[in-house]
Amino acid sequence: RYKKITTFILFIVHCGLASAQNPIIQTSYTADPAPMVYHDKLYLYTSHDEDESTWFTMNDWRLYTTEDMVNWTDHGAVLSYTDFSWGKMNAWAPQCIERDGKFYMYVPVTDRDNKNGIGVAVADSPYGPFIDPLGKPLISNSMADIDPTAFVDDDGQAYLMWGNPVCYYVKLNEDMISIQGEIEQFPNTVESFGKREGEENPRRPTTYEEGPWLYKRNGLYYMFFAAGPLPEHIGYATANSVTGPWKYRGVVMPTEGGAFTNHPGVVDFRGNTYFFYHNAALPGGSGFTRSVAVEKAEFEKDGSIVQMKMTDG
Ligand code: FUB
Repeated sequence: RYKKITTFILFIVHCGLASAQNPIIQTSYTADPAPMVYHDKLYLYTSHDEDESTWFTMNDWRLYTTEDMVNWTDHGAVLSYTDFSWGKMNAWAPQCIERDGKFYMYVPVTDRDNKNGIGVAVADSPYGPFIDPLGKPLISNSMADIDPTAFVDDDGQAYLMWGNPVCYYVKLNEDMISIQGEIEQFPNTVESFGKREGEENPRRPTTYEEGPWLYKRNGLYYMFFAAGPLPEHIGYATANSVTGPWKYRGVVMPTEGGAFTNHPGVVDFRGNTYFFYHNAALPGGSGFTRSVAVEKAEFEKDGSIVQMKMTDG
C-alpha cells in the first residue's frame, strides 16, 4: 500500500547533503501542508488537487511521513469530504493534532446547503481511520469558515483558529470536539496584520487573507498566514498570548511560485524548524494543481524569522 516516492534522494544522502528535493511530494498535486510531529516522526497532512482543474477540485486529504526529511512515504488518502455525512465538496486546508493518544483532523468542507463549515474527525492512530463523531460541522458560523488551525497551549487549553477574510478563534473543550464560550474575531488592524498594498478593499484592509498557523517558540506565539493582495505571500505576527494582541512582523516568504495561493505549516523536528508551503512547481502546475515544498527556517535573536525564498532542489 505504501509507496517510496523519493528513492533517488538516497544518492543525495550518500553525498552528505541531507536535504529533500522540492517539491517534496512529486506523486500527486498537493497543497495546504499541515505537519505534525509524533514519536519522532513527521506526519505531513495535505489537501489534494485533482488534475486538470479550472477551479479547486479537491476531494480528499493525504498523508506523507518522514523520519529524516529526505525519504518520504506516501500513505494515500486518509480522509475525504464524503466521510462527513453532511459534506458536499471542497476538501480544503486541513490540520491534524494529537492529544492524549487520539488524533483530531480539523477540516473545512462545504455542506449540502452550500455553506462552509469546519468538521472534525477522530482516530486512534495518525494513519486513521478518521471518523466524524458529530454528524455535523463543529463550526458553522459563516462563509469565512475555512482553513482551520488547532493549537494546544502549555496550560492544556486548546484553541481553534480559522477564516478568510478575517481570523476567528474559539476555545476547544478537552474532548477537542466541542467548543467553549463564544467565537471571537481577532481585530483586523494594520498593527496586527500589516497594511495591504496595491488595492483599496474595505473588506480586506490588512494583509491577512487566510490560512493561519499557530507556533510557539521561546515563549513567543507566532501566527503565520497567507497574505494579500493576490497572488499570496506568507506573512507573520507575534504575540505574548495565544489570543493576541498580535503585532505584525513582516513577510516570511514573498509571492512567487506560480500559484495564486500559498499556505504555511511550521513545525520543530529533530532540532530544526521547518516551514512548509505550496507552489506550482511540478510539471502541469498551476493555481489549481499545486505542490508542497519545505524550507529550513532560521530565527534571529529578537524572535524575527529570516525571510525565505522558494527553492527547487
Ligand atoms: O486549497 C484551497 C484553498 O486555497 C485553501 O483553503 C487556501 O488556504 C488556499 O490554499
